[in-house]
Amino acid sequence: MGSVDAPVTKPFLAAARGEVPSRTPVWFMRQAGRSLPEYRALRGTGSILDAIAQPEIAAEVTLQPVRRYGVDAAILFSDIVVPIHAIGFGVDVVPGRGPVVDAPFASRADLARIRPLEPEVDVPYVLETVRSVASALDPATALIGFAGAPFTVASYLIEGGPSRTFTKVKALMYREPDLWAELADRLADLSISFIRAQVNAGAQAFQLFDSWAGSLSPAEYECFALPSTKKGMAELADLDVPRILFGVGTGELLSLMATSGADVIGVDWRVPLDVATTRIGPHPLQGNLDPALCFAPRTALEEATRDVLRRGASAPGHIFNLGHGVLPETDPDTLKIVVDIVHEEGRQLAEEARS
Ligand code: 1CP
Repeated sequence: MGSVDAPVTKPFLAAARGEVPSRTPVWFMRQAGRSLPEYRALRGTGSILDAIAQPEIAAEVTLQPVRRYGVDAAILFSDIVVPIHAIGFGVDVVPGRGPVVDAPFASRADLARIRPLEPEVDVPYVLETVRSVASALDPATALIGFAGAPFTVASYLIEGGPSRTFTKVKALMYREPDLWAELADRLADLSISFIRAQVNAGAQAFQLFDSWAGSLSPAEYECFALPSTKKGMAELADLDVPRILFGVGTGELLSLMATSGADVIGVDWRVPLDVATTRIGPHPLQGNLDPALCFAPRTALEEATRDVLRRGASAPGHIFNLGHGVLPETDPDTLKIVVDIVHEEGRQLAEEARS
């Protein structure tokens, strides 16, 4: 008879649940792709949506950073526009620019272009990627699924592409609040179906990216973005996996984000994690090294990494990450330095900071 191995508690999942992990877990937003030479070699020049639709390639890209850095979680190689693309809304991801929409969402008639997602039919390749990655990962490493939050996805649909000012999306919110609410609700349903399918296929946590929520005032966030985010978190609660909510520039929104139902709140680099805890309350936190520090002298990078670890000790759980995605020009060796400091010194620095 073979011996039965004791179940491995993944450090990522322990920290996300507010338990004490065997080491401080770390992963990086946008760790898959862009900055990795092995990614560029594999991916070629086509649309990223084509790469995502090939499970063998998508699974390999998901695993590349895990092998290279020894991070505690893999993030599925996909994109926030995948579901909306899959239902035929007409979106592409243009290299060097980002998501671009041929015919932006402009009026009530456009609601007809947003039908429910049937994951097994519309995005079978994503589910195949999830299954393949989940079976390839070491038992100590978690697989994170994700989707875009309604406000951030809607911003691409309404603006037609990346925006700095969000003028069209804000104009629509104020001009036709009922239409906005319906749009946000349908986008929430897309994200809910997409995430549920990823978790059923083997993802062990999920992150809702509301990357551009920081462009909203607290009152706007509460009125226009929080209701659909709350709906998503509530409808996915039965999955019993950690739910992470992240946005950039959300310092003034953190206390509202803490009411969303998310278990873990992602924080960008502008708010130190101990300050974030005073705004958020007792939630595990994820973050928050400035991605630009990867270009600073090594001593500054190392000290900033340790500072994040000390401040993260104020939360009931800390998952180390950058404050936003890995910048494309980042030297992969620099991220490896960060991972090694987090793993070797994380727990001790946190304990010292607490005592
Ligand atoms: O073709 C390419 O290689 C271009 C770069 C790229 C990559 C690697 C894009 C285009 N998307 C992705 C993959 C991706 N997108 C992942 C993969 C996994 C990982 O994190 O390692 C994830 C999680 C996303 C999610 C995503 N897409 C977000 C939320 C995260 C964030 O960075 O805030 C957003 C806002 C997008 C839109 C998007 N897709 C791509 C770009 C360049 C952008 C941003 C454009 C903009 O500035 O508005």
